[in-house]
Amino acid sequence: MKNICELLGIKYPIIQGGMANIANSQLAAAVSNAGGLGLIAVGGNDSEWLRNEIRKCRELTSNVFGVNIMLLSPYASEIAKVVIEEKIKVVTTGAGNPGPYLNDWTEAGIKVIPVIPSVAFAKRTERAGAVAVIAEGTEAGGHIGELTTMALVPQVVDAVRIPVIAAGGIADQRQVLAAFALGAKGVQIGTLFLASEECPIHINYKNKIIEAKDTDTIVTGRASGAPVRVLKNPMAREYNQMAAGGATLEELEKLTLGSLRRAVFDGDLESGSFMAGQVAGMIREIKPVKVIIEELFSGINEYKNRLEVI
Ligand code: TUI
Repeated sequence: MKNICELLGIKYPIIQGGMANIANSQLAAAVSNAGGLGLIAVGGNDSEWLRNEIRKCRELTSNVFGVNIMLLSPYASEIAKVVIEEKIKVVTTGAGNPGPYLNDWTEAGIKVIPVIPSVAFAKRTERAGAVAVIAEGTEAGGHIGELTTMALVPQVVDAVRIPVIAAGGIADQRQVLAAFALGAKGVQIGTLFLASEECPIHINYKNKIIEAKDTDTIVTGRASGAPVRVLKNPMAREYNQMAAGGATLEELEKLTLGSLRRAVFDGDLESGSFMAGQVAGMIREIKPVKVIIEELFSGINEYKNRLEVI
């Protein structure tokens, strides 16, 4: 089996998390230039936005980068065509089933790596032609599944033959090593990149990450079937109070409409949704992407050799 670095043409076995409305060409190029796989996350944007970001990313890096497609997007099917036309090399998907697009993508030579929340879904996407899967635990930020990274990753590793990339709850060397100990061949990092110099979010968002403690994330939308992990704030509390009080889906959607954009672009501390993973509590500084990636891997094999179990 090829390792992830050979498979994707990167230096370090690290993939940037999707991060809708956040991961544009600037962040993607920074990650790819630093030796990881950067991704432009289309989120709810349209195909014109994506074409423009791909063009900018090509100006900013000559290294490989990919596109992350959020499958709940109303534009998903047109975006699916654009990645083929633009000769994108790697596509990751989230928040749904990439099945309808997988044949066309693999025929076009695109390496497809779906984010999966369960063993059954991992097996299904492997059969359909995925080259690897990202097993994302519920520690992650944004839209999440039920299982933890610790429980999910080894079960997926045992169930599929393609490489497994671990995601959710990874922000330092100990967690990278733990992911590899569970059988992962790479890691996906999201929250840690929010606190990077190149991440194009409002300074209030970065400061909220830096100031967060371990228990400062909360899951909204569990009852409505779309659980999303965010940093605690008045918006998140109001959402859960309304949901507990029996608010309809429509009322809840009205409350959250545009809330991620309010966090990302306006830094609106009251009514923004600041998506972040549980590792926010261990992030203390804003650093360049290159430093973040090098710190995750430098000397990691010596660190591994120092582990003493019995
Ligand atoms: O997709 C993510 N994280 C995201 S997407 C996003 S934008 C958004 N905002 C509000 C509500 C919904 C989306 C913010 N964060 N991570 C990957 C991920 N994929 N997590 C869970 C899943 C998933 C869930 C169910 C993947 C497949 C799936 O299967 C559905 C099916 O068809 O069986």
